[in-house]
Amino acid sequence: MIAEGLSAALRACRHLVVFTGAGVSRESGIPTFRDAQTGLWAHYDAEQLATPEAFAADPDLVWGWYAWRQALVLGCEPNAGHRAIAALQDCVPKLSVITQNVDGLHQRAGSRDVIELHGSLFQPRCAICAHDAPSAVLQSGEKIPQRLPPPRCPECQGPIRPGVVWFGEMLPEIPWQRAAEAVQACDLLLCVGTSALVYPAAALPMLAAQQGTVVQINPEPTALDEHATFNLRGRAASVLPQLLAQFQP
Ligand code: BJW
Ligand code: ZN
Repeated sequence: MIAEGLSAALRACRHLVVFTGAGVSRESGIPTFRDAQTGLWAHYDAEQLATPEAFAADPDLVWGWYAWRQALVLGCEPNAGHRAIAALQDCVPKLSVITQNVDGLHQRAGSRDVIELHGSLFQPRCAICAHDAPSAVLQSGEKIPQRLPPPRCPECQGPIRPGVVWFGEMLPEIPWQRAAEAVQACDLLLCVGTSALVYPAAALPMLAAQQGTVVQINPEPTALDEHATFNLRGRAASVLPQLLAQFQP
């Protein structure tokens, strides 16, 4: 049940920002970042693996983890939440999709011009000279050993690394600028499936809350709860289609 005030705010919205985290892909079968890891990776902590220090200390282990995640994502499909976000493009004068996710599922659902704050699993590059290495993307269904040596760069022989943003690294400048501008210009921000713990990305919904309406969709409480205008406790794939329905006459 969508509150009357929220329904009216959605219909009046001129520039909508949808800001997403790992929860939006949970119902596609992709574990969230802070979910316990599964299978071979059950004894590893994602926060420890997603660092430049871990890659420097044990590149085969870290590359093996990312290769496993590439294969996992290639075997998953966008869900009703991703599809509802893509459909919102046709409902509001301007929509900006900003994601912390690296799985590419918004784009596969049909969202255009997605701002990726933490990079992508599918844009590996050389750790030394930054040369793009798309050939390091796996094929769906490939069997991945836990330890896998990273491919070498054709330009400088350096190790290829995942094209994601690790802890302690700066966010890519252009996506960050675009995201900050969109948030400053928007009148409503939907914050979907993020624990809102990781900065600087988590500052964006906080900033939006100081100037306009923030609607949070999450089955669990988060750091944003006390700042959001509306907290919708539920799963993205159920709640987002209900929000989309508010635009239908
Ligand atoms: C559902 C659902 C359903 C479930 N429907 N919802 C102390 C204070 C402040 C900052 C720092 C600090 N110490 C260190 C820092 C900096 C650090 C940071 O923020 N750390 C925090 C942990 C405290 N940040 C950085 O290092 C950033 N860089 C930076 O600050 O540069 C400046 C600098 C440079 C040099 C030195 C120091 C500073 C970079 C951050 C990069 C984050 N990268 C990762 C990994 C990407 C690659 C990969 O995937 O491997 O990005 S970390 C990880 O967290 C990933 C995610 O994008 C990000 C956010 O996670 P997200 O999406 O919120 O997922 P979860 O799992 O946390 O939450 C899922 C949510 O979904 C939950 O709420 C569920 O309830 C919900 N959910 N099912 C809807 N069906
Ligand atoms: Zn190189």
